[in-house]
Amino acid sequence: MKKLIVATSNVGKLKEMQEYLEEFDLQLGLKPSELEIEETGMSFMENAILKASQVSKILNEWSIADDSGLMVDELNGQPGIFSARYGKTDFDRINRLLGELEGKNNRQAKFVCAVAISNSRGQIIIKTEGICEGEILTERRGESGFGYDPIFFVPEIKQTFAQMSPELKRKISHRGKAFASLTPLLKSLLIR
Ligand code: ITT
Repeated sequence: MKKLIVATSNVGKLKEMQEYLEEFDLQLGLKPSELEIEETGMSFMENAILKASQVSKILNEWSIADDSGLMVDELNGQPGIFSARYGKTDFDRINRLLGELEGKNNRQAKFVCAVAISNSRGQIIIKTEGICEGEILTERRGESGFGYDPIFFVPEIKQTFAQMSPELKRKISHRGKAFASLTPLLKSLLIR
């Protein structure tokens, strides 16, 4: 494998994924924007596998996909795999979530990230998952990042994802943990 397609349409995710993959001697390619894979899976991992394998089969290239989202305790784990479909824009999605949690004391939540790498025939070669625990604030805090970052507060750091430097978020986030498990596997695959 020399070339790897980063199979996402989410610009925030794409940036973070490219940064995790920087250390590898790989030519990273972008998924054509018109190529959208329907997320019919019932879990983050099922959807990550679906996106990676479909994109690989269609383009005949290795690819990496990420499926992620926010599971909120008070909402029985919602929006979960529906996090991207929770509203039209990041602004709407955050407003909807804040509305659902208005007046609620239990603000516990976790971000989950599943990552899958597929070979050019659509076979899954690597899959990993990462979780980051936190709390949903009552209002936005911070300007960095993307998606739900401004309302996701990590108590140990005393900051939201949107207040953290990109380096710190990369280290402690759900995606950071998924890539921490993925990196050694990808290394050994590339030296084989
Ligand atoms: P692709 O499927 O094309 O990768 P997507 O945005 O549809 O892009 P998902 O289905 O995995 O991706 O949905 C993830 C949702 O969770 C989406 O709304 C993201 O903005 C949000 N999300 C995921 N990781 C996040 C992070 O690190 N910070 C903030 N929001 C995040």
